[in-house]
Amino acid sequence: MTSADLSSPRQLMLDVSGMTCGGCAASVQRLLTGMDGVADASVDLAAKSATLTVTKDVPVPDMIAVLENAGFSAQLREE
Ligand SMILES: [Cu+2]
Repeated sequence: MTSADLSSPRQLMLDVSGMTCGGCAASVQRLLTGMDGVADASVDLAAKSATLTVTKDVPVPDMIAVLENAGFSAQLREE
């Protein structure tokens, strides 16, 4: 599957639940940054959130599915 390139990088935030330690946060970060089109991800364990920088129009359900497959749950945080 290919996603369209964005004209400029965009940031979005996911609420992530199921993280209990720094290892979980590192896993979430690794899963997200491993996705095509995700340039950067910073995970905040205390805030249960992940802030992503995307350079492609990565479908949010795909991101959520990747995390759910690893035992976490996530949803897009609407501004
Ligand atoms: Cu953990």
